[in-house]
Amino acid sequence: MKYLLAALAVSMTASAASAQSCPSWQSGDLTLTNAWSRATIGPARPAVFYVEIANAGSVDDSLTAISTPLAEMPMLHETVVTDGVATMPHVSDIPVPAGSTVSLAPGGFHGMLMGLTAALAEGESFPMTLIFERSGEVTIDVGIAAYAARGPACQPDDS
Ligand SMILES: [Cu+2]
Repeated sequence: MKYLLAALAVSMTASAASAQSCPSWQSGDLTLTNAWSRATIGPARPAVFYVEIANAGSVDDSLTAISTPLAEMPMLHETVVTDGVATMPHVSDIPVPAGSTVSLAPGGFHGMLMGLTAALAEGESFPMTLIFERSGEVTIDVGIAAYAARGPACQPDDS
């Protein structure tokens, strides 16, 4: 048993070293990390935007808009499944309550980048500005993962 645990620890260290850890950004009491998107086949299809936002403060905040030079019409969406059918209604803002972490992730809140000015290529990155009701604007760098990726290409910081 001791031997197995030691082997597991070694393999986890090895996989963590193979991918760079995801960068993070601060804006007031907010910390943003695990920002990623997916490669697109061409500019005709919309792209997605995912990120994790932690609010360490004592005041509620909310994400009211996103903006990037890569898309003419970036929107905030939420994936909702009703009677087995998934729809993506537009949301006017995404709450980031005090002391909690909100994830824009597959199956839930996400950024939808319509009107792309260029296709998104795996391994590249693009700037994204997030506008918060209280914390103002913060511009982050979004890494582009593979076409069918289910998470960021960088190593998420789960601590
Ligand atoms: Cu959407």
